[in-house]
Amino acid sequence: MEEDLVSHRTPLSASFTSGVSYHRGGGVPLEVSRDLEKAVKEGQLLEVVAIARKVVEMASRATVSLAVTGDSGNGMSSFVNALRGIGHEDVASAPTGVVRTTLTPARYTSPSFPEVFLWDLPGMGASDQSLEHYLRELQHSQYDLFLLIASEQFSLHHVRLAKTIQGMGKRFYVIWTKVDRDLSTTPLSRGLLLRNIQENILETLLKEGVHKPPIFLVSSLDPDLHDFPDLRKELRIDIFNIRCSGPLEAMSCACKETINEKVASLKTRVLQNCPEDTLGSCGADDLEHYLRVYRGCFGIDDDSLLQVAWSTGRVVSEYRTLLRSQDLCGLRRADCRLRLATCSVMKMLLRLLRWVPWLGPRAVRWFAQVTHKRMLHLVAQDTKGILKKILEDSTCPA
Ligand SMILES: Nc1nc2c(ncn2[C@@H]2O[C@H](COP(=O)(O)OP(=O)(O)O)[C@@H](O)[C@H]2O)c(=O)[nH]1
Ligand SMILES: [Mg+2]
Repeated sequence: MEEDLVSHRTPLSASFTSGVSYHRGGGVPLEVSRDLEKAVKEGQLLEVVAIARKVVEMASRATVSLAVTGDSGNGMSSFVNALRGIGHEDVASAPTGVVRTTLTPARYTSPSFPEVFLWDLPGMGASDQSLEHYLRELQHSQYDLFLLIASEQFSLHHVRLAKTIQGMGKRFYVIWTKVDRDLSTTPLSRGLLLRNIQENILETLLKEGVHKPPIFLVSSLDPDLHDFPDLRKELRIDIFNIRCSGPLEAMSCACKETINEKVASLKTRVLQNCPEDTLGSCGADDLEHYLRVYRGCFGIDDDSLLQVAWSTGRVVSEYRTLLRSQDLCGLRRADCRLRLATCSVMKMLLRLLRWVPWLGPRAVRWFAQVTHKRMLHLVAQDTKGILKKILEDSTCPA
C-alpha cells in the first residue's frame, strides 16, 4: 500500500513529471514515423494498421497528470482518496479534515488508473491577491486535465478557476461533492435537488462565458453511488484521448503529407507517359482500368480494403462507403470536372480533334493528362479518408 502513495512535494508550476519514455500529446518516434511514411508510400495499408496499433500501445503508457483543485474544505483530498478507492484512515491516504490540511501539491497514484498522477492541490486563496497568485501558478503548470471540486456553493472562485482553465485550452470537469449531505438536509426530492445543483452550476458558468463542462454530483463517502461510476468512465475515456490525440494527429499529418508527395510524383509520371489513348479512343474501359491501377497503387483496392477491415475487425462496407473511386461511374457522379471531361460531347470533340494536324494530338494529350491527374487527385482524397478511418479505428477497437 505504501507504494500506492507517491507523495512528492513540488511547486505547482513544476508539477509535470518528466522521465517517461513516451510523451503524451507529442508526436511519434522518428523511426515509427519513417515506417509509416514508407507504408503509406507503398500503399501498404495493412502495415499502417499495425503501426497505428503500436503507436497507440506506446502512447497508452504515457503519464497523465490530473489536477484536483477547488476551494479549501470543498472535499478535494477526500475526493482523491475516493477515486483511489481508499478511506481517509488508510496510511496512504491524502490528509483530510475541517482545518486546512493540504498546503502544497501532493502527488498520488492509483492502481485503477495506471500511469496517472493525481495531484491534490491546496485550496484557492482566501484573499483576492492569493487567488491571483494561485491562478497564475496554474497557468504555468502542465496538468492535462482539471477536476474542479465544489460543494455547498459554486463560488466566484470556482468561476475564475474555470475561466482560467478554459483560457489555457485545457479540459475540466466540475465535481460537486458531499451530495450525501445535501440529500440528507433538503426538503426537496432527490431528482429535483440534483437537477437544481446541476442547473445552478451551469447557469453560473454560461453567464460568464464558460463552455458547458461535464458535471458530476458525487459523495466521497460513497464512491460507488451517484455520478461516481460515470465520472470514472468519462475519466478513462479522457485519459485515453489525452494520451493518443497528439500521436494520432502527428500520424494523420504524416499520412496526408506522404499522400500529397506521392500524388505529386505520380502526376509527374502521368505528364511524362500519359496514356492518351485512354481518352483518344474514348475508352471508358481504359479509364476504368487506370482507376483500378491508381487504387491499387494507393492500397485502396478491394482486396487491400478487405484485409484492412479484417485486421481492424470492421465490416469492409464501412471502408467502401468512404470511397468515391470504387468505379468510374461513382467517380464521375462525385466529381463534375471528371464528368465533364468524360461526357459524350467531349469524347466526340476529342475524336474530331485527332484529325486536326499538329495541334489536335497535342490537345488530346493535354486533355488526357488533365483527366488522369484529376483521377489521381480523387483517388488520393479517398485514400486520405481511408487512412483517417484506419487511425480512428486503431484507437477504438471494434
Ligand atoms: N459528508 C461528506 N463529507 C465530506 C465529503 N468530502 C469531504 N468531506 C468532509 O469535508 C471536510 C474537508 O474535506 P477535505 O477533503 O480535507 O477538503 P479539502 O480541503 O478540499 O481537501 C472533511 O471533514 C471531510 O470529511 C463528502 O463527500 N461527504
Ligand atoms: Mg485537502
